[in-house]
Amino acid sequence: MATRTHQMIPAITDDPYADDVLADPYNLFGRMRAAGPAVWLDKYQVHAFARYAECHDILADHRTFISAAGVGPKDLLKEPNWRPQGILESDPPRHTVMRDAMAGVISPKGTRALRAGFEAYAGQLLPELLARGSIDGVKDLAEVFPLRAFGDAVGIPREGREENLLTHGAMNFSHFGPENERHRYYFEQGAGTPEWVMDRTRRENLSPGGMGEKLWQYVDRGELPADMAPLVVRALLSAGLDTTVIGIGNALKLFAEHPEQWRILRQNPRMVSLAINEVLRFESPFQSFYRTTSADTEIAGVSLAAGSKLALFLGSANRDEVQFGPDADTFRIERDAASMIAFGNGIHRCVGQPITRLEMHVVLTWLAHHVERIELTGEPVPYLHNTLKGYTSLPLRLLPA
Ligand code: OVM
Repeated sequence: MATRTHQMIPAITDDPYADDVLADPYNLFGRMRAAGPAVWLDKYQVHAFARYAECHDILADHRTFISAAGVGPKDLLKEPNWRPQGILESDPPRHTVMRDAMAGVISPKGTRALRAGFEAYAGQLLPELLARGSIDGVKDLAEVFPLRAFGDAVGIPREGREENLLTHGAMNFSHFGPENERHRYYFEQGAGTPEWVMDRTRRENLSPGGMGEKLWQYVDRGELPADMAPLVVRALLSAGLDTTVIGIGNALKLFAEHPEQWRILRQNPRMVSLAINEVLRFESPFQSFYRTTSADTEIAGVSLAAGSKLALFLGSANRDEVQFGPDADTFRIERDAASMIAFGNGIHRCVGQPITRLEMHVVLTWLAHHVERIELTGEPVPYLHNTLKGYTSLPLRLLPA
């Protein structure tokens, strides 16, 4: 059990993982940021950081704030993990080997090569959806696009993706938060999916030319130990789907709710890259991670004993007025949101971000050229999840340009 090392740290009695907070966390986030640079989460007996500066700086210092003890509340140096630890839950030098292989495969060149395939698929899927007019933005688009485009890019067979990958993601991302009811629910739903995913990481099950097979080639060249290859392919399949699905879904919801922002984008579709940053800043698909102190340390005047767990609320950091100005709670695609930390920061900063950006870019660019207006035809259904923030359903009407 962690101890509150400094009696002056303001205590927060709210539960950041309660249903109503997950659906709309920004009021609590604002109160956490206002309370001080660090707060004490009473319910979980853990230090938490909700301001931009501390989240940014803690992530930048991977020696003091380590990942090998897990990036959820559980200390994996003291308790066993539910799965073998991969790139996310490791520190250098183990992390570096896996990171280098992934960065090599997801290079600018490797990513450019994916564009044509993504565009071809968008050119097939999106006109059908536009012709239909009324769609579920999540079920019919945000889920469908990455499952096909990204799944093909990794090089796994098409069968079974839909049933396994999103339930696996919901389960896996749950354990970066507390072991609550919701965590148990997603673990039950996801039973069997880790085995399905691990089976797809085997070399003989990955198609030639795909990112998965390219990762295995690092083993041939002696640049990656063979036992790490399944783990890096697993990281693609764990981290790459839900996050992108939610990113696309959140973009559709925000543009439906802010038609004036859609108009601005339509007038200048080259702004798509800026708009992606703003979508990810404003509604960060991945909301929170933990780090663990490797030694006694101090941050923002708060002393932390070695082995302390720290909760970092990235979704709050991205709404910090000090970093993004007094209108940080306004969705405005013309702002400079490039410093947002939805992808994290430091050595663990999302290695797959060129791919997710490309997927979002291809979808939003097509829509900006062909869709005059995106209208909500019903209430968006929030996705209640410990660490992911998105929607499970988004009834939409697409009006052709
Ligand atoms: C994982 C994983 C790896 C990288 C990132 C991530 C953003 C998860 O293997 O579970 O979440």
